[in-house]
Amino acid sequence: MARKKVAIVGAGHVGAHAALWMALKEIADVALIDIVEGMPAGKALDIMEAGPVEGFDTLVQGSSDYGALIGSDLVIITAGLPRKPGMTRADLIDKNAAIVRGVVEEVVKNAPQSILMVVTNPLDVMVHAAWKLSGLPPGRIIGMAGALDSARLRAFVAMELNVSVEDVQAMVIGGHADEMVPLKRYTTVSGIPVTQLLSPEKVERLMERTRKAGGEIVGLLKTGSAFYAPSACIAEMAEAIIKDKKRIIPCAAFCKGRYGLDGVFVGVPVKLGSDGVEEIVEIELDDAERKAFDASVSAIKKLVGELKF
Ligand code: TXD
Repeated sequence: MARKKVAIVGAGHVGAHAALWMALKEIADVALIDIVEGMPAGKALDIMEAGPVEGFDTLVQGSSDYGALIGSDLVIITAGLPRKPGMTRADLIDKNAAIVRGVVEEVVKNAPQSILMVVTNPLDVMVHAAWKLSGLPPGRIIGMAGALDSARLRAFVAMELNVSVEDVQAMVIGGHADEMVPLKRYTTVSGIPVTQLLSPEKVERLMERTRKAGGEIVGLLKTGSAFYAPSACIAEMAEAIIKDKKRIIPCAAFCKGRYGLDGVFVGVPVKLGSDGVEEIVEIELDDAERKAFDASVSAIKKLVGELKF
């Protein structure tokens, strides 16, 4: 069977680490692309040279030529500026929209058959931009954020309870911003709702830490934003798509007639497989959850309105 191919555009912190995770897990061959000459080829070669030590045969190639997109089953966009302390994700909108625009034009030209995963911030707006600019069916376009926000909440619950992360499940929906909606009723430890294991105050503290988790890391790093967990989540989603695993993962997906929405990309649970978004799973939301979700959707729509195309 021919190997599958994933292209990652943007060989910075997030893109290069995503390539490393994908190589380690032998998910697919990887083309790492960046506008900086030489750097993606250098990082790709460095990863290849870890192959004999870790025992992976994944082919990782780096290039500054968009022709490397040809034949990709999945294209992941991690090109763009990250946040610095004091910035919100929304502050990145103009510069990153211009970058995403240029990349999407190349994707349409070189890999029109691919699934497109957007990672660049502000996430929900960039996914929308990629959809508008590409003309691809919305189910083939997906944003990575809910996987990360949920992984962060899972880590915080495991640390608080001193239990294995393997037993902790969580669900964060809404936009990838401080208005995201961590769902405590859908956060469990081996099926036990976290609300039965921790006081309401402790649960609320973990939810609040999750909403601010990206900023917590930006504040510590000072020179950029998180990349280890984001890149691990990219690899998780890429594996679900490439191996057609039908995993249920919260992702930014196009909701029209789902969740009562009229055509907006927002984080919701999605069944991920080789066709991309194979299903949007509608979960029950109580009044408070629905109110928070609606507020998050409004914040996304306001930002989408700022796009200049
Ligand atoms: O959950 C999420 N969605 C996110 C999003 C989690 C973490 C980071 N998130 C966002 O990803 C972040 O806010 C940024 O917008 C992107 C990339 O973050 P990263 O930390 O990897 O930024 P770097 O290290 O600065 O890398 C960006 C790379 C850099 O090498 C540039 O040269 C390249 O992008 N770049 C381009 N590559 C190709 N083509 C074009 N046009 C281009 N412009 C910049």
